[in-house]
Amino acid sequence: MKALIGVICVHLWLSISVAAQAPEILKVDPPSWWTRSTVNPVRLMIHGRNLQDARVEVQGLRIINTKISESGTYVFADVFIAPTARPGRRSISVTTPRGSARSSFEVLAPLNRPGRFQGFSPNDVMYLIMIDRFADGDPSNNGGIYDRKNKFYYHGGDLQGVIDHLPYLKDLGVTAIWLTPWYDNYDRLNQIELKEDKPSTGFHGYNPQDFYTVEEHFGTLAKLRELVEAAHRSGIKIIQDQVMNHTGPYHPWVDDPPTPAWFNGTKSKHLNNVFQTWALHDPRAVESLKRETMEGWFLDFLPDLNQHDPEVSRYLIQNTLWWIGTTGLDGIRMDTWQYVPNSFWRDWTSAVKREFPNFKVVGEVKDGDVVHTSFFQGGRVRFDGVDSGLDSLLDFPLFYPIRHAFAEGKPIDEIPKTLAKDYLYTNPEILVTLLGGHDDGRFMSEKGATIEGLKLANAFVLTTRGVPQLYYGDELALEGGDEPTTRGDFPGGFAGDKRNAFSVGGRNKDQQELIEFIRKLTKLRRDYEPLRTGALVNLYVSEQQYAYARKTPRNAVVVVFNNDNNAATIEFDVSRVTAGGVWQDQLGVSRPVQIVDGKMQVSLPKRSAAIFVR
Ligand SMILES: [Ca+2]
Ligand SMILES: [Ca+2]
Ligand SMILES: [Ca+2]
Repeated sequence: MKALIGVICVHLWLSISVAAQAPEILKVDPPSWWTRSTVNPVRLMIHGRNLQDARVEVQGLRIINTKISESGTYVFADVFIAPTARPGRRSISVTTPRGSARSSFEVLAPLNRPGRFQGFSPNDVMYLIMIDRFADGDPSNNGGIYDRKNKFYYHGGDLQGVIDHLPYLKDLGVTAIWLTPWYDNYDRLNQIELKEDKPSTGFHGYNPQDFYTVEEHFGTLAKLRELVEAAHRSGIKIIQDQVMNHTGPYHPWVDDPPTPAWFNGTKSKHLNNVFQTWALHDPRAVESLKRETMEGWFLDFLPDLNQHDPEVSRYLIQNTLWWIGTTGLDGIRMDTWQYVPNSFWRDWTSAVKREFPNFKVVGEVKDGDVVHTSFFQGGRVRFDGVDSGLDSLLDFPLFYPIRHAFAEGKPIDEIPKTLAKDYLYTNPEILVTLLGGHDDGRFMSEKGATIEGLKLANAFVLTTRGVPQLYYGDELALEGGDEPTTRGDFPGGFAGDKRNAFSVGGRNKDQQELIEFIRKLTKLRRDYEPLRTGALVNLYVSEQQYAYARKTPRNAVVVVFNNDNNAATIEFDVSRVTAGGVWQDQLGVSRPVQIVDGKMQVSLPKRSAAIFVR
């Protein structure tokens, strides 16, 4: 009996050890690619176990340059996709002397270009949606760490919820939706980043644990494709929010990096990010002065990807192209732009433009100083010898004056004084202008904010130069003074909501007037080309009054603000803009104005704006 148990034990031990040594495939990145791409071969990163000495084969496709990580958990292999390769799923196999494992890789037909990969321009009105907080279109995905009463948990919003409300957005005049990241975030409580001393979740999407999968609370890749198609049919573009600076704290790479230098530092030994961002554009700063800012772990817990590692760079570039190429989306908003080396961005933007020439990217450089933000816009080689190729930036230098003037009632002249620095940008016309976003308290929670002020801010953003961006819920004058409350649920987007503000009956009088006002502004922007593409000409500036024109060679629109708490009459020279005529205010505030001797005299009630067209 004893001997028999011994035999069974040896047998068991043998089968366990053989099983432990056989190769296994856990994941293949990217899972698919399309024919006739500018990227060929495509580099596969196969994640698995026991991959030492592996030979990789993909059915019917040629493989070269196989590289295996020392740990035997990653294989990099280049796969050629012939232009004539038939679309379809291919078997991929990894063989070692100890066995073999299979997975699959899909060859896709390239998506038709017309109506896809469109980029964005001042012809667009962008609308920022935090997916989890907009609308719950599919309660079946509300599992896991879901609790609407906890402001740091998932609330149920999803891609189906966005699809369901495309008509609402179209009616508002929106032509492009920027969605917060849809990457798969960790499926557990975040014990590393405590919020109000308690664990939080990745509902916001900025802590990816998998760059190739859609978050299960939001939907699937098929649902994302459906959203892009449905939006395009409604004349609405889709802007993806991407993160290339860091991963989430629970990404499997953190404990098992694919290359030794995949991250800057390790979980136990890394620099803490210090926000010494001014050093990034200091021509005199030595590299070590920039290192903590560039290579530190954001907030000390977000693992910092090392884009100087050629495998990291290749992985990230392919990842970006894959989301665009497989879904047909139109633009990218790039998170934490300034913490990633410009040399990487140069390679990344050129790869994006090579494959999708009309595509556009807006970078987040959160800083109120034009001297700082303008450094990061592409279109010219900087002292570091690099042109980053970045099209656009979120216009934070203009965001703060908008808040100061229109929410707090401070002097409006801070706005034209900021615009006067536009010459520092290579292209100020493509900057994305905003009065609200998901990282700042809402406009209506600023000290002194009123509906009148919010209307003025909307009138400004929708008539000045740039690409206007609205923030979900600001059209309802929602409040929320800090990060969690600025990300509140859209009323009516969720089962059991007391009122549904997606429809007229669920709005109060102020909300309905505000929505109608914004709709009027987006329509004016659509109807009058100068408001989209015209040169911005500053005509008159005083402490609380500001007048400007948007002028094309054929036409002009004149916009006048009185931000004062008293009525005001101002007179200014418009001879550079128009020869004369009678001008009508489209907002119904001012009487028609006759131009006399090249001068326009305008009387406005307190805290109001007029938009004059001829
Ligand atoms: Ca849901
Ligand atoms: Ca997840
Ligand atoms: Ca970094």
